[in-house]
Amino acid sequence: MGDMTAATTGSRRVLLAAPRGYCAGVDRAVIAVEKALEQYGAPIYVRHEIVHNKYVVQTLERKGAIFVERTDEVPEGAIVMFSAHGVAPTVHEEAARGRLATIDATCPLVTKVHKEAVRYAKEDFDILLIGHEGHEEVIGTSGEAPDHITLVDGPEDVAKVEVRDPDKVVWLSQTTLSVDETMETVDALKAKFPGLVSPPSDDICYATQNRQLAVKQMGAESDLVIVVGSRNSSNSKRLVEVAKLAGAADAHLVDFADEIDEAWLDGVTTVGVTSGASVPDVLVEEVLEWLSRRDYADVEIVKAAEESITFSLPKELRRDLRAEAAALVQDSATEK
Ligand code: 10D
Ligand code: SF4
Repeated sequence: MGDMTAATTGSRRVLLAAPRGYCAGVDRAVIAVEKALEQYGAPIYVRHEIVHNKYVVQTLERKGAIFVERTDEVPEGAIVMFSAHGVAPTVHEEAARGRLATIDATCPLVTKVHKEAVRYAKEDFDILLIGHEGHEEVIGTSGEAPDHITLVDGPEDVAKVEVRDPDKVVWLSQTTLSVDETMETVDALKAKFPGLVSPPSDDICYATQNRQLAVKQMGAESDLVIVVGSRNSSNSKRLVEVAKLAGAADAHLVDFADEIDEAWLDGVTTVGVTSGASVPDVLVEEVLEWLSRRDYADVEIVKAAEESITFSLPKELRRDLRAEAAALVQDSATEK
């Protein structure tokens, strides 16, 4: 019996996906809240969770961020930051009416999709926006051209889509969708509207694509895949689906290591581990420690791509940070 345990333990391993965790847009948005708190002091109001992660939101709350769902919950004259998922133009208007100072932490890759929507609406295209109904990003993008945009929530929605002119239709998408499912939706749309125009570049962002690529490679070899991420995080949820489709016998989403159920490990030799784009790596480290305490200590990296992209901070912060730096330089010059 002792021998058998040793043999089983010896073959236990963890496959750790790379890339995983923070993307450039999330990193920028989280730093933006921290910098704003340093620069202006608490509270800083943030409209919607800055990113869809429980731990990030709780940590920033402790530092003085106040998360609200609507702009009218922010007191007049206060500072409000818009989340990385983006907002509709009407939200900017509401903030101006409420005399709020705004900092826009929308990811530049979400803004890119907003601009595509504006451009195709100007050319009077019907825009088929592939995305999940009710998701914050979809609400923001749809708000750029509500009269021109129809939401298509997966291949099963295609049958009911209607357009004014089938030769003037373009598809755009949410940035965090499953690449494979989106291609299925696009194929179904193309079968219905052969003249369908594709976006000038991928709307599903590099981070979403790379994390799915890594989990696909890992999923094929794993008995169980643990994805660290929150329930409301679209890209994290997609990683669970992709892992299962890639062949993982089982896959689960957890916010924290203590949510892992011991029973999931029954008969499991290989555990894949990854995390969504809104997840700090400390949470993955805790999962690895949890696994190592149960003899899954041998960790192999499954690397699907290199990432080096970074974004500069929101322009409102850069401007003020520069002004502050200039004032400091002037102060120290006067002191001399
Ligand atoms: O739900 P989600 O995947 O869109 O958002 P999350 O905050 O988890 O990840 C970052 C993605 C953003 C901000 C949308 F591009
Ligand atoms: Fe930007 Fe992609 Fe990250 Fe969304 S997942 S914040 S689009 S980089």
